[in-house]
Amino acid sequence: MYNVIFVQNISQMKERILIIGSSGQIGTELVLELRKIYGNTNVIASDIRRTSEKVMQSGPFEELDVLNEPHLREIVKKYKITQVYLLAALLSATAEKDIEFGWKLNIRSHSHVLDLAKDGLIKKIFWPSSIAVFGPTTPKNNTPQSTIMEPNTVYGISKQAGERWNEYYFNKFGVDVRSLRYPGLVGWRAKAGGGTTDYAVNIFHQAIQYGKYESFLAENTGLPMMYMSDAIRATIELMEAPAEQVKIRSSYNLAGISFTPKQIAEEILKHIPNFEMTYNTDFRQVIADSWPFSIDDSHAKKDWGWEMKYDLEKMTSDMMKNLKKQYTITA
Ligand code: AKB
Repeated sequence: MYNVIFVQNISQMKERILIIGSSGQIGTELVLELRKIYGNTNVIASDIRRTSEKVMQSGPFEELDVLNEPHLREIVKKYKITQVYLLAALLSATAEKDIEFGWKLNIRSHSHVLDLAKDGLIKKIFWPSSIAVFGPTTPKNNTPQSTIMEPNTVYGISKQAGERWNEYYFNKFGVDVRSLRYPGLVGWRAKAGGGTTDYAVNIFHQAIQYGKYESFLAENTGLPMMYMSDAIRATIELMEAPAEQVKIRSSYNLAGISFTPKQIAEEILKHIPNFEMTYNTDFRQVIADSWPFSIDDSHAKKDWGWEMKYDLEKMTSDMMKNLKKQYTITA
């Protein structure tokens, strides 16, 4: 049934972790990584829908609608959960299509989890924020940790409100909540899930399968992105940092790699020489135009030693290698 259990030290053995939203782009990878560290049975995956086979096979899974607060509490008590990673959310593009649900899901799920900690049921929370907290009036280059934030998307507004709640719960109730402002994330294990930065994942799938891609963002739209293995490592490093080193409790800037659709297409061309890129922008262009180009993550570096490993070239090679293998196996 469950695979090898590899637990690094005694304190990690005592942790019981609940991942809410384990079927998504981040959840799929994070569950597997956390199971390597904490042991398969100590990391409980949960989602409203079934998770990938690898996640289902390697440890416990619970079907959970995070808006059902009594059920969430029941699961937390059943497994004696100590940490929650809340990854369920509607991203920027999807939330614009269902404003009410986007707001409800993003805000209520967060307050349900914060209250679990306030009531003493769990000890630590990870809650993802995003570059979507920034808006058209934010400085675009090397965007500082503290700056003008006037987001103009439902998703961005919900993330900004969430950051304020994080800080409030930390200051007022001592809740150990930790957060990162993720750039767009690029990974091969799971498809992207309804964001404005999804093009940077879709492009690989289409390039390998069909040798071409039509981008919904214009060729010179630069955005901060990050390879998934860096993002997963950042998340776990932040969660494992001693509490006193986590000086920012709203959410940490994370820089990643800034590139445009044209630049990633040029990188893919090195692997697929006939690759063709065309452009046909849609409503996501306006969202992308409101976000920064590059981020200053010096606080993450200084406070808990953050260091990125994958640049555009390395990320592209790794995506190509893994996706080509995946498409050969499933062909
Ligand atoms: C999105 O595009 O909505 C997300 C994000 C940047 O948070 N990937």
